Amino acid sequence: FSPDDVTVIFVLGGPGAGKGTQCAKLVADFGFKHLSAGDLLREEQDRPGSEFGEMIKSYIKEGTIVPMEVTVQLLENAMRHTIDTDNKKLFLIDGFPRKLDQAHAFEHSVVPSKFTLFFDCPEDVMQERLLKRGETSGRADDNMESIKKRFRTFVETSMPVVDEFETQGKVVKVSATKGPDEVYAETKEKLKERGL
Ligand code: UP5
Ligand code: MG
Repeated sequence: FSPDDVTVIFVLGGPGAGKGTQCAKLVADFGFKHLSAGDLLREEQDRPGSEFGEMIKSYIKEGTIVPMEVTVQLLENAMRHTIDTDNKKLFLIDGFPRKLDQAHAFEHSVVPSKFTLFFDCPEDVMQERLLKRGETSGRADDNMESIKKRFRTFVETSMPVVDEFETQGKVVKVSATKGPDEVYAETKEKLKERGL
């Protein structure tokens, strides 16, 4: 894809920071197409006949990062499908890239991102949100053991991506500790500053 034609904003933040919640609000106001890498992986995991199902399941449970070939391909397919069917070219890519190799591969072979929206949230707050959600979500990784592993992966593997984009001046940071509407007010403000 050409960056003149297709706009990609990455949405990052720890597990439970509120990426999905804020993306839903942004879709309503700005007309983005929201693509969650985690949702695409869970769909692929459940797709009958998928050769990757079992592999994805174990990575998600362990809170580790699925090999990038799989995730980049799912995202690229979803982007292509969106462009072909609803002619939308403004994408929020949620929960990706969470490892440097994915970031480099996507920016090089799919399209460079415009910037990354980063939701900054302390672990104790994220943990409380995830445990609460775990009471009803049915997500295989919303339990204490998986949550701890997800936090470790986020700090060790995903924060280096945010740090690298930061050195390129491509991070818009929002504090995600307050309630959804307050977080959204700050998000909207900062996106407008960036010309959206
Ligand atoms: N909530 C949200 N905002 C709130 C607020 N401001 N105040 C109070 N409560 C708030 O929110 C989480 C919960 O908190 C909800 O109950 C919500 O109501 C409440 P949500 O918006 O879902 O947060 P989000 O940041 O999207 O949390 P999520 O659990 O989706 O984050 P993860 O990053 O852990 O999950 P994801 O689906 O992106 O990835 C799952 C796994 O997939 C990864 O661990 C990894 O194994 C795999 N993966 C890859 O391998 N590669 C990838 O590229 C992507 C994922
Ligand atoms: Mg999410």
